[in-house]
Amino acid sequence: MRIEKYKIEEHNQFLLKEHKRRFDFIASDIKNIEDILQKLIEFQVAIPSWALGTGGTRFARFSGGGEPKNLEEKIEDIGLLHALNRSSGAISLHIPWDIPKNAANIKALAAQLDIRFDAMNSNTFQDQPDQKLSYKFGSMQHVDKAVRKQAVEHNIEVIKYGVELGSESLTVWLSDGSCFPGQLNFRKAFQNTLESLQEVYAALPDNWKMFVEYKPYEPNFYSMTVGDWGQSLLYVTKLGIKAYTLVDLGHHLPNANIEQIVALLLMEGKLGGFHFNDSKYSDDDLTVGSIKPYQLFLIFNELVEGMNARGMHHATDLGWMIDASHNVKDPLEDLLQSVETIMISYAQALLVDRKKLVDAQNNNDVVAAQEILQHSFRTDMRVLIAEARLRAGGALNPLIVYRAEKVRENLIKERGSKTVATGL
Ligand code: RM4
Ligand code: MN
Ligand code: MN
Repeated sequence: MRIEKYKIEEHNQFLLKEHKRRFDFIASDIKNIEDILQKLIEFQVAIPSWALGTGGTRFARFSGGGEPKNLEEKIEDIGLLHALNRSSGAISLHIPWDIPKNAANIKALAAQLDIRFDAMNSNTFQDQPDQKLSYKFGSMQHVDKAVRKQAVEHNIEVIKYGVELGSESLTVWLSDGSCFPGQLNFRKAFQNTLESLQEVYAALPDNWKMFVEYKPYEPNFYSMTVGDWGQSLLYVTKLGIKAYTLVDLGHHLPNANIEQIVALLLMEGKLGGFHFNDSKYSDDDLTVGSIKPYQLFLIFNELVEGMNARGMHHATDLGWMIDASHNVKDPLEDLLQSVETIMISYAQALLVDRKKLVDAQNNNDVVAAQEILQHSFRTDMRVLIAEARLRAGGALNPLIVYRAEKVRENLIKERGSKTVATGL
């Protein structure tokens, strides 16, 4: 299914008067509004190929119907999102869930829909039917060199698929670790993992980046071999300039100060990318900003401050990806909400009066510092996001159009109610 441009314009016409009234009201208050709008238009968030179907837990999975059956349909789904919000112009692929069987065709389809290929993801946390050796006791950390070699070769294959599609980065998330004390020699596990990562790193094309993602627990519950940002930073520092740490918001122990982690990784030039989601307890993969919107804002505040300090381009110098799982919502609606929330937090961070904040910090004026941040956080930026979308050719209100055009109903009609998308 595709949504024609004139349909979006029709909907916009209907909402335009009210939008203009609200926009003019806020515009007079914001000094750098044109700059903010330009940055919002440029900012793109990659959609994960594994989150376009219904997610599940280890207890059950309740499909919503009309799920994409193959990579082409996944790209079409992202095309729908991008047509509506003009901020989802990228896809992050997971291999082997989404092997591009005909790269040229896939590339052409994506180009038609104005979608590029963001980070490629490898998978050595599951065994595949045709796989020789098992990852039950880890992949890159494994005591058996042959298993490590298999994991390395898989990652190199993922890079090859990425090269065919025009991707420029590889994300490695390892489930390696141990479930019980004594199971593993921590030092040897680290060294094996480092050596394996080095072999993959050696196969990276010059213009590629490698992201090493950390996670404190699950599926291993006693230790994880890339368990936190310190461990990831150790690996990427040893690997070299093309290696960076990737922060997945759900991959922290409760109450971790993620914004501080982000600030320090950026300071070291070692922050590579993001996986957006939210969590109440652990790696819940809930909609970003649905539980802790203030934390998300504080993270963006550090991102903007830190990227500016290093002269980085906000939209392109870091990898921005969603990594969520939709168990009870329509995945496409959830993704529209996710992108909107990310844009809002980014816009709020752009609004922060940096000069005043520095003054407050230098004067130890704690109250003023809090006021400055909370002023931005409490400013309703939704109308700015809508204006940026409008200027970029998207919908003033993507969710309204999605529902009015009966997208899910149409997808169910096209694809059936029993299709199952590969992924989580
Ligand atoms: C992991 C991690 C990875 C993702 C897999 C599916 O928990 O977040 O980024 O690729 O899930
Ligand atoms: Mn992740
Ligand atoms: Mn995760």
